[in-house]
Amino acid sequence: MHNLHAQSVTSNFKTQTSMIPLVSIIMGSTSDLPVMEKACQLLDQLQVPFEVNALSAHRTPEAVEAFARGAKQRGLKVIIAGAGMAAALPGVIAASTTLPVIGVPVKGMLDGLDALLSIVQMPPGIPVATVAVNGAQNAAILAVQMLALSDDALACRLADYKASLRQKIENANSELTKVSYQFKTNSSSVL
Ligand code: RP5
Repeated sequence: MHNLHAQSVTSNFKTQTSMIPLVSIIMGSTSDLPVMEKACQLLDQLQVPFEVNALSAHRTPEAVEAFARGAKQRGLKVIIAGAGMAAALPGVIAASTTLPVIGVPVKGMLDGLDALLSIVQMPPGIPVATVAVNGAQNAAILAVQMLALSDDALACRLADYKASLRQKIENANSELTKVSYQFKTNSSSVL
């Protein structure tokens, strides 16, 4: 297994070897990292311990199955799996664990439609919660929402994060009042 230590993802990450990861981020190749690091950043921001590794359903099938079979016992709660092209990785992981698996279709060819359909079209009984193409940040937020059901402190941090999204739009509306056009009025917004 190619272990991408969090320290290598961005220089801002500190080494946290003593923590047990709650979320496992798996990607089909390190070429997926520019997309998947959005999930790393969000989990770091909300102080959720996570691990990051590269595994391939096609290139390392035995390792994928071993990872999925052992994931729950290792204390993991949610798996985020991102892959591109014929993206079997999230589904293959979901086939061998009862942990929730969130799939991230990574844009490669065909604008990511190939990966999206590969991940979302799971047979009955083996769900993969699929986010948008390149939607790694949403995958991490969804993972946090799951974890926050049984973690009040995390629920507070999540609520703060959601409030910051509202603040962002309120600030945007404030900025937009400064944009002037001859026929533009500054009537109040819906917020
Ligand atoms: C997929 O094939 C990976 O998830 C990646 O998106 C794509 C290309 O992989 P590389 O050839 O860049 O390793 O399995």
